[in-house]
Amino acid sequence: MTSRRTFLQALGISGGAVAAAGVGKAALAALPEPVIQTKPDTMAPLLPQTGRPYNPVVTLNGWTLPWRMNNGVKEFHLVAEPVVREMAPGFTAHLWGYNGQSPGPTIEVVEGDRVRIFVTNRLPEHTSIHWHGQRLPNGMDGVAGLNQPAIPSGKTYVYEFVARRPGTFMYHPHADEMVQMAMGMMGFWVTHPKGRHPLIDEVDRDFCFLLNAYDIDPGSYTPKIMTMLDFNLWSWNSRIFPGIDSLNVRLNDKVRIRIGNLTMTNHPIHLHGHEFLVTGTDGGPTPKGTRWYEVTTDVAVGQMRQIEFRADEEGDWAFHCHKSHHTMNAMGHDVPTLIGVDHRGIAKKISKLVPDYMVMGERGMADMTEMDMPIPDNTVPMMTGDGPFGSVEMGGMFSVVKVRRDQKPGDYSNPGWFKHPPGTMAREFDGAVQTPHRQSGAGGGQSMPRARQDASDVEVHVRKPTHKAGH
Ligand SMILES: [Cu+2]
Repeated sequence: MTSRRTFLQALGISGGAVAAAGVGKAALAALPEPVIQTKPDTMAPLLPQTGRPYNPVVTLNGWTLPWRMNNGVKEFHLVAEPVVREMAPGFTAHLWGYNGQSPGPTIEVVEGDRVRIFVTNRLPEHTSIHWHGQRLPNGMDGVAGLNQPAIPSGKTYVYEFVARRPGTFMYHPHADEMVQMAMGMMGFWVTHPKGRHPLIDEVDRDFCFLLNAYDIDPGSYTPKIMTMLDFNLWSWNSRIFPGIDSLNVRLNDKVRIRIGNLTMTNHPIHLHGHEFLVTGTDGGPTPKGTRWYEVTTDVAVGQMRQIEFRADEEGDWAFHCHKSHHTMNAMGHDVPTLIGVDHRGIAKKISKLVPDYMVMGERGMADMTEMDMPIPDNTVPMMTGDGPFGSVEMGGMFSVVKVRRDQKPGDYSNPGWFKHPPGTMAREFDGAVQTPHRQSGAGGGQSMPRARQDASDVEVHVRKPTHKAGH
């Protein structure tokens, strides 16, 4: 049986982040003690002390739920409850989650394990858990109203099934789902293969995280639950850059990253400096003949993707969603484009009325990262995170894969910034710069010359904006 002490030891780097939950011991005498996590740190892999052996995953800014063995059954205890999640240093959100965190802890089992999961509901409303992607008896699938009555506030339900196929899965509520997922209720599930599997390779590092999104107004704490697409916080495991940990690996490690998408849009996940294979989906490991190399893979809504690559290039490699709005934080979207607009006259007039008025955006948004504008309390600036050469000008779904020659096996700690060998970094050109040749009478180039060269017959009607422009 895994005691709490063994578990604390297994957590290693976490350093006493686990606190006992305030559940009456007598009331839960037959249940495994719920383990609560209050820190958002990436915890060391939880090496299995009981049950079948496996190579554990590392949950980015998260942790794995310990279990107890009870007559050959692996017993877990999830507690659905309101949580306070630090989404980045200086910014916390009031979410709903499991066992002290959002997302909840990762559940790791082995193919063929019989699993019993106690779910205690400490939310103000009913809930249920759907085990996304699992083969299981219909009554265990967790759709409230369809497969089971919803779990009322204050009650504990038990789910029990055999983890039949290995792969990458997740769990989330299937009761008042829109609200509960907008509030952060979700978690990762990994079923490891029992022994060698023809389509599942052994890897040196195995990371996982969920894509999630929130709409939290600057200066407030609780997500707006009715938002459908226009979220302002795009996160990995409810963390936003620069609050997302880097993925630290040793040179030539074989690396697997498992990603699940519980947002309401797709995310093209992009890795710099390497090519990867998609080795698994929520349907299980992909047949080898279907795999091809990519540097970006789209993870659609409700999907899981496993990517694998050999980390054979040293350095700090950007790893991010390629939708550029998803690498921003707390941005408003109803902002006019001001690039190229000369504000000088109007800015003077406005500053007479609004003394602090400031022109911004006329040279692009990069200025925003430097001006240290006052922002509301409990907000992370929209483009942030300093690298060794200045602002990275990124937020949201962004992290760095750090590949180092001297990263010890099993060491997931941050090695600091990469030191580029001499002559291997972009630098300022100090020779003479010639005036560029520009094509005269531009229009169409050589292969597609413009039919009419005379511009004088083009009439332009300028419609000036007025208060009743009718656009
Ligand atoms: Cu995205």
